[in-house]
Amino acid sequence: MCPYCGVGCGLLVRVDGGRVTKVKGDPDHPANFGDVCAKAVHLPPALLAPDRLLHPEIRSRRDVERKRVPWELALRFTAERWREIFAAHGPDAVAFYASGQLLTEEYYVAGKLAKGFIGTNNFDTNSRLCMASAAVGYTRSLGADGPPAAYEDIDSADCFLLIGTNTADCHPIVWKRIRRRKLSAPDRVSVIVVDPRWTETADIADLHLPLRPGSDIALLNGMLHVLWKDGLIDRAFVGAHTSGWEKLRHVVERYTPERVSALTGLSRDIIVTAALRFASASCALTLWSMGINQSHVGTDKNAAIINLHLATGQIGRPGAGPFSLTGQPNAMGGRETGGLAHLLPGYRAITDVHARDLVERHWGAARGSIRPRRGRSALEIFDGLARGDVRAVWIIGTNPAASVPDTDLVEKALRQADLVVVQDAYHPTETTRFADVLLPAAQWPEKDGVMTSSERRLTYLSQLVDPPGEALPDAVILTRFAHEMGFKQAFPYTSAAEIFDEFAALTAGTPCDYSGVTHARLRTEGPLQWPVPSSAHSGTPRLYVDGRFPTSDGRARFIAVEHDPPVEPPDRAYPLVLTTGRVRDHWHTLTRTGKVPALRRRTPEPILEVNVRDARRLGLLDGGFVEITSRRGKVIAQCRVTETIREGVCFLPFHWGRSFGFYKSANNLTLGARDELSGQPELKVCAVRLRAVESER
Ligand SMILES: Nc1nc2c(c(=O)[nH]1)N[C@H]1C(S)=C(S)[C@@H](COP(=O)(O)OP(=O)(O)OC[C@H]3O[C@@H](n4cnc5c(=O)[nH]c(N)nc54)[C@H](O)[C@@H]3O)O[C@H]1N2
Ligand SMILES: Nc1nc2c(c(=O)[nH]1)N[C@H]1C(S)=C(S)[C@@H](COP(=O)(O)OP(=O)(O)OC[C@H]3O[C@@H](n4cnc5c(=O)[nH]c(N)nc54)[C@H](O)[C@@H]3O)O[C@H]1N2
Ligand code: SF4
Ligand SMILES: [Mo]
Repeated sequence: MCPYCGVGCGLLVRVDGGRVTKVKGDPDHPANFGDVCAKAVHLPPALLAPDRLLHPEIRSRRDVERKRVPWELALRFTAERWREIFAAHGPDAVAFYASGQLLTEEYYVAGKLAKGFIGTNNFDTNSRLCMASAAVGYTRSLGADGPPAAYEDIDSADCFLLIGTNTADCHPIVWKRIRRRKLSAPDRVSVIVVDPRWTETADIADLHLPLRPGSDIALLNGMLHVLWKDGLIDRAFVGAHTSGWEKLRHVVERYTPERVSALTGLSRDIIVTAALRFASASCALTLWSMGINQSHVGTDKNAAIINLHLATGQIGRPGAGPFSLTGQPNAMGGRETGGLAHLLPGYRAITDVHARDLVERHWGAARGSIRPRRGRSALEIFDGLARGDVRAVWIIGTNPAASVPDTDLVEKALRQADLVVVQDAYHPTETTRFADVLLPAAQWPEKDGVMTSSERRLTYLSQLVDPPGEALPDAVILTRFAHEMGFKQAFPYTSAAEIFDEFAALTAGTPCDYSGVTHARLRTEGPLQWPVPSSAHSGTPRLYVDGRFPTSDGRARFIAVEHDPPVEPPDRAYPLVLTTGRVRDHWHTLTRTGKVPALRRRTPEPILEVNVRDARRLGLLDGGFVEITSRRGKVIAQCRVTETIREGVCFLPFHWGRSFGFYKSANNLTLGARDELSGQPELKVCAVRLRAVESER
């Protein structure tokens, strides 16, 4: 399976002389049937980059150089420091910050070690920046996390609502499937794209709604208003399978097309047309990602989408459903293993005493070892480090000094910490520069394990080559550290398969039950979609087909959500809205795609997209340099003057961290405001001003 995005394509990998030399699509994998995108094709040079981290390094003081040490010493040093800090300052003073790019087994071992044995619930991941609002949103509305639909639903849907997703660039193989569906029946299949920018995703759209950033709830409530007025609500479904409609109706009543037009900046007509297109579909699929989740009302935005589907009965049937597109390849597996500070394995809540009890018994941990309160979420870890409440952090497979909002604060946090452990495949990165302990991790495909894609599909990834130098699989590093900490008995693993079996057994009876899966089964039968509750069960393409939801009364819940403007709206000093995101050819903080000549050539620099009218007003020229300033910092970039972005909004990709040039990093500008329910930061809206910069040439 591909180590990049959550589409989870199957790959065929050629290995020559112990090196990966060629990658292509696996014709037998049900996510992509042989198709593949450029990032995957260009994996080989990324894996061979000369900056792989090959040996452990430590430094005992901040003012000395790190030096290379054997594994034993690095882990002993870390364990001693970790114990000291824990003893002096308590369980809230240490934290783990991991990644949606780890394997399921790695996540599981890390979570078990932190929550069950070290005794801290401060174990969170970059999924907090990514899918947290969807995870909390599904749980709140449907009773459990987990996208209910499957890719095969694309082939029968006749309306696609693509909202806050640049599917063409970020989930390209899903997008191609949508395009095939659209082209197979252009008049019957409609595509609605909701994004302040016209991206390639909108090329196949019947309707493009360039709404004001952050106004999605107004739009979705407005669409529901139109359906309610026109009598297009599925009363039978609402009556039999949902609760809370009356309360929501009272809210939706106030979202008239006129009011919604004022809130979103869209025309009344296009709002009504979009609503009627959605309602006239026999099967509607809504796909979304960061334009929805990365908001201080991200969970409410998720609820607004699910409301629309419940009100029209568009769920639990082929071709229908709310379907969040997962960002990272195994952010799903992370959620399943309890890789967030409020969770335990199997989507269990850490605040649930019965869940804690059961998990403790499964882990062989003493009764009461798991602390009853949720730990710090990602941004709370960095806030805590900056304030001195958190003293030690262990970062695994993520690069927060480039990817967490407000880089100044993150750097301060890492400088301030008593101990920073970074476990990465590469060095230097923006984050490894701050490490007191550097641990070399094996990466794809130097280790084996399982990942879950957006459509709940588990794929086994086999080890194809040896790790370079002394790099070790993350699960091995964590297991050895557990032994060093004195927890040998509870971490007896000698293979990823054993870890998987222990975890899979713990999912029995939960919504994400895959107790019927083993490595051996995935290897012989191929990828499976959970739930797979027994070894005879062949997997589940679609959830909720019987109209029963995992809530206390079996009904899905309408949530009455209201429009709430962004935390930092534009004003006179900072008159434009900056939104940040991705480009097709790069992956996140460039530790891999940044080293591929073909991809670098295509997209060498961050480029700010600015609307023509804003550019004219500000004297910005296409291709000229522009200084972008927010309340937190500055970026200098070339600009692309375009009609494809809404007036008053500009867009900057976040791939370039400070190591590419201090003023190239989008997260110099972004703010740490976040959703109260999900803890997800509002990475899609902050206020900026622009100024043309004279070129030196
Ligand atoms: N090429 C590539 N693909 C990737 C990744 C990558 O780094 N590179 N990363 C993966 C990961 S982890 C993730 S999370 C996904 C992200 O995938 P996407 O969410 O598709 O990507 P983004 O570019 O972050 O944001 C999507 C769109 O949201 C729009 N947007 C901004 N504000 C709003 C708003 O208020 N409302 C609406 N409706 N739209 C808004 C932006 O204009 C942007 O086009 O991509 C995955 N795939
Ligand atoms: N402004 C802005 N900021 C954003 C976003 C945005 O839209 N706008 N999007 C956010 C989102 S959705 C996401 S998901 C994050 C992503 O942000 P990050 O997670 O910080 O990005 P990556 O570059 O993928 O970092 C992964 C790290 O893991 C390392 N690595 C790769 N494989 C392995 C392995 O097997 N083991 C170990 N130990 N390390 C490995 C890589 O070298 C790299 O350093 O960024 C977030 N930040
Ligand atoms: S679409 Fe995603 S999973 Fe598929 S090949 Fe491209 S990056 Fe990999
Ligand atoms: Mo993400």
